[in-house]
Amino acid sequence: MKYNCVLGSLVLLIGFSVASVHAIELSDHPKVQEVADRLVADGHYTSSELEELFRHATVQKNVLDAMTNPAEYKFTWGKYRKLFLKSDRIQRGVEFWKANKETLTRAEKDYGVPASVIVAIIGVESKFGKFKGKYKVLDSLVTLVTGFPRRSKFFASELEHFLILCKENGLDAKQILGSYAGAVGYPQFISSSYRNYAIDFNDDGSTDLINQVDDAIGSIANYFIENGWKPGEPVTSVPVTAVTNEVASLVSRKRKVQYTAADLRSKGAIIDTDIPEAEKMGVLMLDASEVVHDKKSSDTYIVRAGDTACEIAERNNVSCRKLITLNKLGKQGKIFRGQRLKLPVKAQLASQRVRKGSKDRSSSQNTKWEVVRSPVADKVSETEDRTQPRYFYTHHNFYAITQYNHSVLYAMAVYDLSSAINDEYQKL
Ligand SMILES: [Ca+2]
Repeated sequence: MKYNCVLGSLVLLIGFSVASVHAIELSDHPKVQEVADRLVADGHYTSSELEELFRHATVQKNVLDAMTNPAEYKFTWGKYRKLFLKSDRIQRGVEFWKANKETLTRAEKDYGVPASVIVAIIGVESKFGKFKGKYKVLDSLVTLVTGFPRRSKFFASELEHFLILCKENGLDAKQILGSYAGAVGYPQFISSSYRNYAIDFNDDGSTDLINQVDDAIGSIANYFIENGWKPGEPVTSVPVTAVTNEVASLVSRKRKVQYTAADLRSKGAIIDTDIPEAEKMGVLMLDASEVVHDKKSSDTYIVRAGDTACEIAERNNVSCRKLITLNKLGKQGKIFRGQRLKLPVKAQLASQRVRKGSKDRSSSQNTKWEVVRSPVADKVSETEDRTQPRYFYTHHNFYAITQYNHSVLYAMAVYDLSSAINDEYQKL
């Protein structure tokens, strides 16, 4: 749905450098020119309309700064979660649900997507409409097409969708505000999602995600169903703080269910008895970035926030190439937070020497993982200490949430928030 971006309120927390602003000339930017040419060829705009429009477009350095520091990479899971699971956001969620009860009930009935999940998405994306974005979408998209080469093709497509969207809905492309990645409205839909999945849920003849909360609610439900949400099915198990070694070795952030419940049970996983043997599930661990493992586990390194493969290699006295080859990381050396990286034996010894004398927070933990149910329910607390790893058995619907934003942290934050809001709402 969105390109790995986060809501406006979060953007504010990250902070920006001073914007450098200059208008663009189409002839200086071939990728933008290509978009313009297609729009003219397809009859959406005339050349003069687009020339006039792009005279108002400016490149914004702060968009690029925000893009390279998304919260999903910047924060540990513990910090990320606290941003969203604040009591005021839960309370606002309850208020939002009460205020839009009829529409949410209708969306849940028509689409089978729980009201609590829709409320949580709107809460995470725009704080219930309070922060819909402060960047001019035209500027953001032009900036990303011209200044973010890795994804310029994607953003060129979004720029094209955006300009068609404006034309189709009579919107002024120069004025529409959104996130730094060009996402707009209560649900922060990017333009392609807006065009493909937004619906006119209040049946007034316009599909308006910026001003009509009913349309936003129906559109989120439609988006989820179109992207694989299975009504009535679970999202994740309750977390456990430890699992068997065999189960721990299956931890993955791949966005798919990889094992059957029967596979996992045979490796020692305790999964609710009402989950059928053939159910496909995944195993996810969070909070790893805040856990220091004991020495006997030092044949692996758990990737922390901000790490790069080469920095880890350097710290462990291994060549970058060797670490990448050993862990089959591909040419880019791509890693993700919480990933277990193998270290060569020599590096383990060096690493242990370096660690000697440093405080080992895990010294009280057993070396061997044991199957232990979390002693407390997963209650929401802003001050909760989450230094323990938490393991989740994830279902298909968990990965349906990652269709909205590819981060598993995002999906877990949405699900946690939906559960917290639901708990409070049901008390009314
Ligand atoms: Ca409408």
